[in-house]
Amino acid sequence: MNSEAALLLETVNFAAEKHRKQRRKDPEETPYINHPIGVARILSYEGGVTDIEVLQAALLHDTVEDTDTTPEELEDRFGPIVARIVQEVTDDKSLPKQERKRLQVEHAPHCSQQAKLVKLADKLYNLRDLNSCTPVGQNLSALKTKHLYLWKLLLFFFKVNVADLVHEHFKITEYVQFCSAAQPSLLSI
Ligand SMILES: [Mn+2]
Repeated sequence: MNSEAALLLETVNFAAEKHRKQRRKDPEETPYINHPIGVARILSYEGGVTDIEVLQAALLHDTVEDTDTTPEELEDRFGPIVARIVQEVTDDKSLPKQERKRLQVEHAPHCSQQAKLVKLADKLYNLRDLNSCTPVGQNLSALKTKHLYLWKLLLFFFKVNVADLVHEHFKITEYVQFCSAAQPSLLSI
């Protein structure tokens, strides 16, 4: 086995340990680790990303935000670059949700290219999830109306130009919201 494969296994094992008690919000309560693995797979399989540190950061991207993992721990285990990428995609959970979303949009254009890739794949995974099932306790049609058209555009941009996707995404957000409200037919897949 080459060293990159071993490193990826080490990373996925670490993430699995950290997320072992968590479940996704879908009705089947899918193990949480399916999400970071899926995000890393979007990058490698669909995006053609081979940067090992990006793939590691994708596997670890929710560990600081959602588990007891600290940035220092990531740096010790996986080095400063991986730790920095994860830090870039980590929200400050002490802030209210709306404020966190606002800061995500504000910070996105200034993120490193590596963090943009992880953030995008994360978003894409969640949008696909949303399209396939209703998160417990949430109104699916409201969420779908909000996200479906954006989801199509994300897929389109992801295939065309991964690097520009975050930028395009945030540029088009308001337009998408307008389209969603004005033309529900645009939302049909
Ligand atoms: Mn995530």
